[in-house]
Amino acid sequence: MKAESILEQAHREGSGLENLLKLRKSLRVCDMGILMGAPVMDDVLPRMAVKLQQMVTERDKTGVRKEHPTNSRTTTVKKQRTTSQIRPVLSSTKLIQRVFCPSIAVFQSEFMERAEPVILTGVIDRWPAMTSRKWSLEYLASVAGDRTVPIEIGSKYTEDDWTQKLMTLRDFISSFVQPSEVDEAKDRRVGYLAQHQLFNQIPELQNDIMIPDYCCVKTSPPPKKMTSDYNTADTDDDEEIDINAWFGPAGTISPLHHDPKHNCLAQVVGEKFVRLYSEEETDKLYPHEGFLLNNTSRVDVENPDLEQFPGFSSAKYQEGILRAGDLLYIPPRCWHYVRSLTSSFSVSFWWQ
Ligand SMILES: O=C(O)CCC(=O)C(=O)O
Repeated sequence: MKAESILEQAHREGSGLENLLKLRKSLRVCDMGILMGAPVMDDVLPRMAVKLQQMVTERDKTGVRKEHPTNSRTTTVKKQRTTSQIRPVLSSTKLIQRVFCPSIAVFQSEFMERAEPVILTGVIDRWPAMTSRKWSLEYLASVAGDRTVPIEIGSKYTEDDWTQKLMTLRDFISSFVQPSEVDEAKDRRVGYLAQHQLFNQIPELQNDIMIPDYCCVKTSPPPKKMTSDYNTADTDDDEEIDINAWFGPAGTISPLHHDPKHNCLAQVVGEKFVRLYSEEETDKLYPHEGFLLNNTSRVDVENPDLEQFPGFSSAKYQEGILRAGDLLYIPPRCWHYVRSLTSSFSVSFWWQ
């Protein structure tokens, strides 16, 4: 109701700056409803938000935004560039195997049933996000620049000063993904749009990707004991595929952790370094104690404190670089550590 009433006020303002500001305000209210509330009125908010974003983009094209001084920094999104980051040196004996587009039957018997990670190639390369509607920063800003999204701020979620903020996607891009030289010189903190169900919020972007067929394959359920450590909220609905977006600059880190579901992690833009440890190595990975972080290791994978965590040095692992077009299968309860080497957009599909 609030979004609707602000939209009516926008219509009364004609087509100038006030109108644009009201449209943006109405859009923000929609997003707050989507992010904070349950779906209402036949899930009207995502549809209304798409329309509002189109209206705002239309106004921007007609030049109204130039009248808005606080937005002058964000009117144009600069060309995407790759930040150089320390590239890990990978051992050729530990590389995650790469397989070109296996059949469903092979995927099920060789990888799912054996809990064997694999990088699948030739699976997602024809997604519109990688071809006709390539997910450049310009494209993302034009489709969803005014949408409010949650951003994790801080190098990793295990750090004390880690926090979350709501901001528009355009502000996230200009401040964190592609900061100006002035911002960069300030040594800003890392921002990460991480594990967010962006595609429920912005259905337009969902049209640019496809659920890989592999994500519909089932295995026999694990023994009860193995799932009992997880929050039941994650495990009740075994039919659903959770699709999450992971979008950020070079240098985002997802600390070593594991999840209860099968996961296909699609690398749409940029590159990521991934290190994987099987469930059997858990004792050497020193998980946090307590309920909230017991799926997360206390070890800093790329800079381990071996006096505190001596067993870590003998933990067996596999690793690899995910490149745009790769699809990484991570079995349930397989430990994974992920660091982006360039600005990057990945999409994860979790299923039971
Ligand atoms: O890409 C990342 O930063 C982490 C992805 C991840 O942890 C997942 O898909 O479960």
